[in-house]
Amino acid sequence: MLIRKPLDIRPSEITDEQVYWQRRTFLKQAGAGVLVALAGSACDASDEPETGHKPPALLGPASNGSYAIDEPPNSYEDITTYNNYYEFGTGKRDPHKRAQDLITRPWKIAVAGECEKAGVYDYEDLVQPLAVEERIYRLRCVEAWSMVIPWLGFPLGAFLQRFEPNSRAKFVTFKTLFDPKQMPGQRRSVLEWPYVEGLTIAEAMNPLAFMATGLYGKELPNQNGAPLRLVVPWKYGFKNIKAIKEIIFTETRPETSWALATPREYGFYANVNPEVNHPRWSQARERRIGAGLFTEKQPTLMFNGYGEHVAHLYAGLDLSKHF
Ligand SMILES: Nc1nc2c(c(=O)[nH]1)N[C@H]1C(S)=C(S)[C@@H](COP(=O)(O)O)O[C@H]1N2
Ligand SMILES: [Mo]
Repeated sequence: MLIRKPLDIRPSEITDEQVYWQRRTFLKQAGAGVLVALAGSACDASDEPETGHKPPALLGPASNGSYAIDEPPNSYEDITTYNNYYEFGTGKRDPHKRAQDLITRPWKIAVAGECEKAGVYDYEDLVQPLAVEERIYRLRCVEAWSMVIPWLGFPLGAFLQRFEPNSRAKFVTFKTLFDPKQMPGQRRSVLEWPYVEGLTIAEAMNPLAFMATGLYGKELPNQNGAPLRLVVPWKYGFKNIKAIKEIIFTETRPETSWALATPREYGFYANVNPEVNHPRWSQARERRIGAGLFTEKQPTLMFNGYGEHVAHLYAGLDLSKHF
């Protein structure tokens, strides 16, 4: 995989990102691909000789190369200052300014519905046993802009299996925190609150589906959905629900926020599809954030380029009707 440095880094960001890229280079040389737990082993990887016999103690998690793409990730600045998070306002620059005081620890997550292990769990207890890995994924918003984001987290399937969904569990629903005191956007009826999203169980168990707890080797910033947010890169950005507080396994399909708000414009599946236009604009092309104002829009890929991993989930489904 070719890793290039984004060209649009502000001087204030360079130090952090340089450290990040140096570590990645090291991980590559060390033969990364192994999934390494973040927990404990905070020994400086760069002190290890590259040709040493013992396996290097890695500072962070290794990248999961199965999903490598040869497009450069967006800068940390782009990813953390250009956001959609209506709980903190509808402007792209609102969330990074207004989400900073959101309290994300301690954080309880309620699990309910068709599973053996329903209950209220502490975030730390759910996350600690899982091996953290990095996934560099494209994110395509339905508004026809996109980014490439190096997430940290774990496969959604492994996370959900812990609750032992039963055979009646056909869907999984996620809900964002509801707290209008902390989330001023929830005092206005832009959407029905809390934000709700959902997947079929088959989608949730697909290895591409991911639960993010960090990005660029650091903890997830509040504006990107701390402490826990869904990442389903073959679907439009709005499926990637942030600040998850509730997980419910159901037999029937949940009513999700955007599909409920404007069913003519947004469906349940919301798979990225350049051939099915939004009623008010074309979905054929997209603007890569950070590419520069005068750069032409690039073509949007079917399933956002992840068809080989997920197309089989929709065999026999007319995607122009089930959008
Ligand atoms: N709770 C919640 N989750 C949300 C949203 C939101 O408004 N509220 N916006 C969605 C949309 S439209 C997009 S494009 C992505 C943006 O994620 P990012 O800001 O991390 O790039 O978050 C999604 N998750
Ligand atoms: Mo979006």
